[in-house]
Amino acid sequence: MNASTTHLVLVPSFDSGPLLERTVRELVERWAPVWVVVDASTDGSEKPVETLAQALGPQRLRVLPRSENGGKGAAVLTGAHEALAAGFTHALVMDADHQHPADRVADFMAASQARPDTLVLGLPVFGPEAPAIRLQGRKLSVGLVHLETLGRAVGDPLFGFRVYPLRPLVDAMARTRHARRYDFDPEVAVRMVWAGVPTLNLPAACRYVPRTAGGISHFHYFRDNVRMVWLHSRLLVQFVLWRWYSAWRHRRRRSLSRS
Ligand SMILES: Nc1nc2c(ncn2[C@@H]2O[C@H](COP(=O)(O)OP(=O)(O)O)[C@@H](O)[C@H]2O)c(=O)[nH]1
Ligand SMILES: [Mg+2]
Repeated sequence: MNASTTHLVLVPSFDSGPLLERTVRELVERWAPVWVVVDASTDGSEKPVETLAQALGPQRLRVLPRSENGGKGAAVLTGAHEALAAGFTHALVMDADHQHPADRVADFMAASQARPDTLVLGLPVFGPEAPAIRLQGRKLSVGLVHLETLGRAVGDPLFGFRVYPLRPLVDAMARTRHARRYDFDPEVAVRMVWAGVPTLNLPAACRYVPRTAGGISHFHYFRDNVRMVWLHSRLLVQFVLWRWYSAWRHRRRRSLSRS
């Protein structure tokens, strides 16, 4: 098990069911510390994790409760502020529902430790079980983000397995009152690229756990797709009005550094 005083694992959770405990147990075997932000869950899924945290101690596992549900982005922000206050500089954020690969944590952390200014992004490798409708919907988001950032700095804007440098993350979130729910993953990635944060895309498996095995999603097809349309409308307007210049400048810097 690796332990760090700069890099922690941050897991936002809302009503994740038994998969939360399973996810956390895999994580604590591999990394310390692991922090779980419980976003006012109502299903009691945090209870076994709290018991485990008492057994392991705060150096290995902490549970941070939020009194009101604010969404994935809001929960990550709560954890990010707390982590900065405790002296951490980076957080690997991953989902609570066993979709993301705990066995890639050490590699992603090592990549971030080697380039601390960089946003290390997971590039999802889907299995045959991934629902076609989610894969199709993804293509549109990927295309729009490539346009908004003038390139492929963000390989997949929806995959939440990432190591964030915390200060630029908090700064990006301070620039918008959005990005608190499912709009978090694409919006912060675009804003961090606009701010000149370098990116690195590394492959990582993304599982879809069947419902019969406890698989759970709070993605609401209509509500959250409307949120995505609104997100890209906002980003595209900003891009056309003024962000195109910083996107172009950072793209130029990236291509110069490659040549
Ligand atoms: N904190 C918080 N996390 C949420 C909320 N909704 C979803 N999440 C977390 O965000 C991650 C992805 O959510 P999920 O519903 O699995 O979305 P999907 O994987 O895109 O279907 C999981 O770790 C959830 O626990 C919420 O309201 N608050
Ligand atoms: Mg999920």
